[in-house]
Amino acid sequence: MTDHRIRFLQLALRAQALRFGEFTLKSGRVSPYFFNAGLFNSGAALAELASCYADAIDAAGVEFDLLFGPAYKGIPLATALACEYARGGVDLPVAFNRKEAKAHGEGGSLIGAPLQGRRVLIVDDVITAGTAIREALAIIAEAGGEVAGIVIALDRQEAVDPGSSRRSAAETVAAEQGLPVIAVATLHDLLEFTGANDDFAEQRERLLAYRETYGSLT
Ligand code: OMP
Repeated sequence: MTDHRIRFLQLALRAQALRFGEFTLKSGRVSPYFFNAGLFNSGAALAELASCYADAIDAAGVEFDLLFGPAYKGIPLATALACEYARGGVDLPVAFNRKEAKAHGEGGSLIGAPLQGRRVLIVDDVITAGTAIREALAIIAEAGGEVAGIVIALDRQEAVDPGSSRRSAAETVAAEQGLPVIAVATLHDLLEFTGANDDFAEQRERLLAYRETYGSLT
């Protein structure tokens, strides 16, 4: 496993952003693990997380010129990543949306750098069924941006429709849109990580059973 994957999983466990137990997802599926990016709630944790994102993006070799963080969880992620790039000497524009459109003041639902004509990298937390990512794609298209790719911390690698094709949501979005979907780590990486540590033997069994039911086969 590449270094950024291990660093990310260790950080996520330390911050308790990655937890094992029983969690009901947006999809109604009951999962033995949950990733809550809101628990990267200090400057040091966000800075370390941003450096994991930057390494994953680097490894994927995607070209872009603006970072977009979808409300709400993507906002601190895109911002921290922009700061990480600035530390490396690359000053990138950053933008995000608000969920409630505002009719007064500056108005609209977009904040930050203009998206028009820019190659936009969407920075979000997690992909399960791809609903959140599709919303972000629509917002960017409406604002005249061109989506260059999507980066997420965790790809849960779940099948959109476990009854039929069992293609993952990330792969479905990538194929439909012709876009790279880059994950810092995937369920596959989490299984490898937990497999290398006996302390996680029980949790790993539950992850495997969950993947059997809902996981993608690709
Ligand atoms: P999709 O829109 O189905 O891709 O799921 C992404 C959203 O699911 C996230 O923005 C969260 O609201 C939520 N979520 C997590 O935050 N962490 C998880 O581990 C799983 C989910 C989820 O509900 O699937």
